Amino acid sequence: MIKLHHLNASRSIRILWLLEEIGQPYELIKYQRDEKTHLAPASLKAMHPLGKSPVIELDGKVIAESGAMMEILIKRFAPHLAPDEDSAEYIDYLTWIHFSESSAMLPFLLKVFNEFEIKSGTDLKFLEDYAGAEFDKVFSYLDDYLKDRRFLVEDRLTGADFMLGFVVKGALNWLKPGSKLHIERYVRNLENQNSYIRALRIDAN
Ligand SMILES: N[C@@H](CCC(=O)N[C@@H](CS)C(=O)NCC(=O)O)C(=O)O
Repeated sequence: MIKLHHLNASRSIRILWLLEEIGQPYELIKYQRDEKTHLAPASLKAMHPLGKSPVIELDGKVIAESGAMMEILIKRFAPHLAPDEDSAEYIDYLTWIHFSESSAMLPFLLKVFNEFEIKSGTDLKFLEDYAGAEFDKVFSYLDDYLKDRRFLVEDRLTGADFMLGFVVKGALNWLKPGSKLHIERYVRNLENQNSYIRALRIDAN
């Protein structure tokens, strides 16, 4: 049985959504962020030294890193959520999976951290300028890519969408409404997936 160690309001939603989509039995162990610091509880460290989420247990092995989980779980339980390994689309699929945790995540997190700094009274001008420029670059690129697409790869739901969903949904907080119409449409499409709706409900309760 797959065990998911899930922190509320976190990128662990990627894996919770995937598990809801594939209908594979799983055990959910929930953790709540600290209301003040927004950090994970120390109990997550018992699962993995980094104390972050998601973490899964599969066949007695502990796996941290959502991208690795996405690839492993899809390969093993839901191969229909990936393009054929010999196809050109497989390269796009892997690229978007890794884009979600690297190129897209860095400017997104810079924005999040900068907002924390501003709220706590320290206005970091360099960070805001840097985050702003990187954020615009990455999300303009993505908006352009999504111009004629409903999903990232093969015009259907794949693991790449589970990965990117968390980042783009959060990024909407800093995108001027109406300025990135293709991203907005893409997020609405993901939000209409039944398994995603179920995962959000589980996350919130
Ligand atoms: N690269 C890891 C990052 C995991 C990560 O940073 N998780 C965040 C949630 S979005 C977390 O647990 N933060 C709580 C903390 O650092 O205390 C992955 O993709 O799984």
